[in-house]
Amino acid sequence: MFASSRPTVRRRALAAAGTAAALALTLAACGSSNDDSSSMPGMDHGAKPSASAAASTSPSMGDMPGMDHVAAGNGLTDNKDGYHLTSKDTTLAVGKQAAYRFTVTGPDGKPVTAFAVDQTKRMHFYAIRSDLTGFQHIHPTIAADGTWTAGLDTLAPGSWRMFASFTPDSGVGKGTAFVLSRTITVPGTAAKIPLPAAAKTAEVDGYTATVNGEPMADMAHPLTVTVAQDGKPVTDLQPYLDTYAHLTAFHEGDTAFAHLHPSTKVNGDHGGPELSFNGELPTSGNWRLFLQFLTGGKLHTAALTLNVG
Ligand SMILES: [Cu+2]
Repeated sequence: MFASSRPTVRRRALAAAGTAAALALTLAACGSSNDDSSSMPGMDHGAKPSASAAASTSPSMGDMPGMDHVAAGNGLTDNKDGYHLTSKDTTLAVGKQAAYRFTVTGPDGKPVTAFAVDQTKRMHFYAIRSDLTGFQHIHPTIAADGTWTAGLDTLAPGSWRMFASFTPDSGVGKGTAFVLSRTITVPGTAAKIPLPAAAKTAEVDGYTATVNGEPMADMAHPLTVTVAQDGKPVTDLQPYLDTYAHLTAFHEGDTAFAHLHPSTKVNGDHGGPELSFNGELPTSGNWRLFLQFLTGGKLHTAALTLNVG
């Protein structure tokens, strides 16, 4: 009896050891990816090695026809399919409003001037500091020569990434959604602000936004957001950019970008309390979610950390 049970116990022990080893490998892999992408304020990794490395870890994010913004990738590059995000601005002044000027050039090398309207705008622009603080979402203006100007609010010192999200309305890229980015430095002593712990709720202006869903890396997964005020469901959300809430996310370490599309249809000034989103967060780890919604003509931005397994 004892003799026959021993091999079973031993097999179990071995199996457990194997599981532990696999887990250790997974943790080691996570640890190393965090380490090599720890671009802290002041460091400028540009759109270089980390970009290609991050892109290569998610091959399914490639040019799959029929997919919308998700196919635009993680945004950690300044060029894709012949389209380039160009800018002479590499530093911006600290502590005051600044303008970031940029151009999108097409495969022919010329500035693109025709852009399709997406969520009511031809260009969506985001600025984020390397520690995922200082989020700004701006709609730049375009000059006749194709130069865009994004009026940024005050910037703290550090390394920032500037994302341009757009869809050309002419040329070979017509109808294709792109997200390209470049980094800039704001001079000064950059104090890294630790990322808040993962949480299901975020408070802003007296509202509580609760995120439900357990997204997995690189898998389309529904996410719901519920908005409440003083414990009561909010039902007077106003349309903002053709939606009741705009959800942008940035990945801890490399600031990879994701835009989650709302699947809730807009119908007048009575959105909420529950909003549904579709989208993929391409890599595991912590993502900082920025949820923007409008009530009484005022825009609110709630932020929380979401851990993706
Ligand atoms: Cu926008």
